[in-house]
Amino acid sequence: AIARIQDIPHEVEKAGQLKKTKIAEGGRKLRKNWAMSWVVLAGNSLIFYKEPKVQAPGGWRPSGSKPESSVDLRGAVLDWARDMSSRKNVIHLRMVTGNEFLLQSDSDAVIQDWYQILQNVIERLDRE
Ligand code: I3P
Repeated sequence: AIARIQDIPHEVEKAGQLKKTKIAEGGRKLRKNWAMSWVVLAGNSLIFYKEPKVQAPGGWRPSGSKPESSVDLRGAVLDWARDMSSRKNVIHLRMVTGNEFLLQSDSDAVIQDWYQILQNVIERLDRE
């Protein structure tokens, strides 16, 4: 199946490449497996794609792959993963499902942007 722009239920607020690893599933710890992911923030959802999407004028376009997974940001807890990785610039996200992720970029600016927008979305959802 091919993901199309109309399959994304909400407007894309942000998209970009980050290193990602899942570290817990339903509260159960997992072994880290860092991999590059194309991350799309749309509505309440953070959507992960394995392959980078094609950047196009006026936005982004799925390059023809289904999302690997997506998570609902409602009730999620965001913080900096200071003692959870040897890497720098690591965001820790814990979902209400007990699934936990680390997101990382070598770029300070890139990770700060993601932190800010994720914080804004989570705070907005908390107020709803
Ligand atoms: C892990 C791998 C990860 C590292 C993790 C190691 O080893 O090196 O990259 O996490 O550290 O256990 P393996 O490949 O054998 O699973 P960071 O890169 O985030 O430091 P950790 O055990 O301290 O989480």
